Amino acid sequence: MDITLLAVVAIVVLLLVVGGFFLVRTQRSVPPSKEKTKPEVTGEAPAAPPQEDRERDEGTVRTPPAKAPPEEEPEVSVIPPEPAVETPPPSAGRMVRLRARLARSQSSLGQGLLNLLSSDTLDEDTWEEIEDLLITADIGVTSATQIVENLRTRVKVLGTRGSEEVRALLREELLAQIGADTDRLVRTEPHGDRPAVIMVVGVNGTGKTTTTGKLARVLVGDGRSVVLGAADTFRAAATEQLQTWGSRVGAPVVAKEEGADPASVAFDAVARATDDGTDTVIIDTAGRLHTKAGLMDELGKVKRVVEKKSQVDEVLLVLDATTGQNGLRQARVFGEVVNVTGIALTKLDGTAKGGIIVQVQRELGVPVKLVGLGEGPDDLAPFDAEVFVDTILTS
Ligand SMILES: Nc1nc2c(ncn2[C@@H]2O[C@H](COP(=O)(O)OP(=O)(O)O)[C@@H](O)[C@H]2O)c(=O)[nH]1
Ligand SMILES: [Mg+2]
Repeated sequence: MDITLLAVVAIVVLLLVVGGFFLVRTQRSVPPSKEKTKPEVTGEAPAAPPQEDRERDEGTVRTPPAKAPPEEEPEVSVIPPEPAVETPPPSAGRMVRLRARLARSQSSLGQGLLNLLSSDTLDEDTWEEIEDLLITADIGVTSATQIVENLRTRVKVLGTRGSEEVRALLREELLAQIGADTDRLVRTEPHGDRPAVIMVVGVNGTGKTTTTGKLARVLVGDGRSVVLGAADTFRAAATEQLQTWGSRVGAPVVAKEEGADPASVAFDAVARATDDGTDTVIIDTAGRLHTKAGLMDELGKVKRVVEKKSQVDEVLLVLDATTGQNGLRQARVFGEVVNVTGIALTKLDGTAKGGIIVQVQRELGVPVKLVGLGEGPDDLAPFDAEVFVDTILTS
């Protein structure tokens, strides 16, 4: 009995020992595998997100994939690849080339006018309809009235009835309102060893940065050297946007960190251009309008500080043609702050009405010098009044 009991106890003890041994082995084998995976996860986590965040902030298309770089050279893969420098086409004849863009939205005005003018009876009602049509096209009441008055008188005096003759008279009147002989030259010529300086101002979203970039392309295409100043320091993305434009045509962009003093960026851009013997500096600015006083201070300061280095040759006011009266009201503020020398009227390819050109010039007392006719890099043209009027009247 005792022996049997002893044997049973011995077997139980043996089982416990063997079982315990296996338990210890399997438990020991678990922690190492956990230890192995943990460092890999935590090792990657802190490094990856900041990189991704930075790239997302930059908003550039050409950022490299967010894959972890080889350990020896972690910074190299973060730098975007050098894009190939493009050679933009020269600016001559651009408005003619882009005429179809304009014609798309302006055809109803020209057709409507010509239909009315070639009607058999040019009575009171018809003249009123013509005036209404001009007003609907954003030409402004004063100019519309003037055009109709003049046309009426001339038709009566000359006894003109043929549609070709009426068209010619209308062409003359529209040209007179737009200003066929107005000086629309954008002053980009350097002065000896000093660069020409262009400031680009306007409400947010009107197309300042795009126009700055497109203008740089126009100048580079015409054989000029250009430096860009990223004086919209309000958002880092604005600087990145300008850098993309600059890198495409090989124009250096002078920029500082987000929130930096815009005047100091502008000053540095002009200083750099002077040192390098660059022809033209274009300074992109911010367009926040929440406080007029703040804007006045900032833009005024940018201009004054730049003038310590070189004169400001152009202050281009960028205006979105689709915003009509509201856009004009906002734009007027800029005219009070800085001495605007020319207007870049953007988005004329959209739903804008061509008459806005007449109204803008009359209201602001400054010529339209450039027109934006699309989102493409070369969709900016020097404004040509004759091409414009002919496009309206032949479409
Ligand atoms: N269709 C069209 N879009 C334009 C034109 N000019 C600028 N834009 C667009 O307007 C938007 C705002 O432009 P941006 O330059 O960032 O404006 P900013 O805030 O004044 O600098 C962008 O989507 C541009 O592509 C133009 O002439 N035609
Ligand atoms: Mg901008």
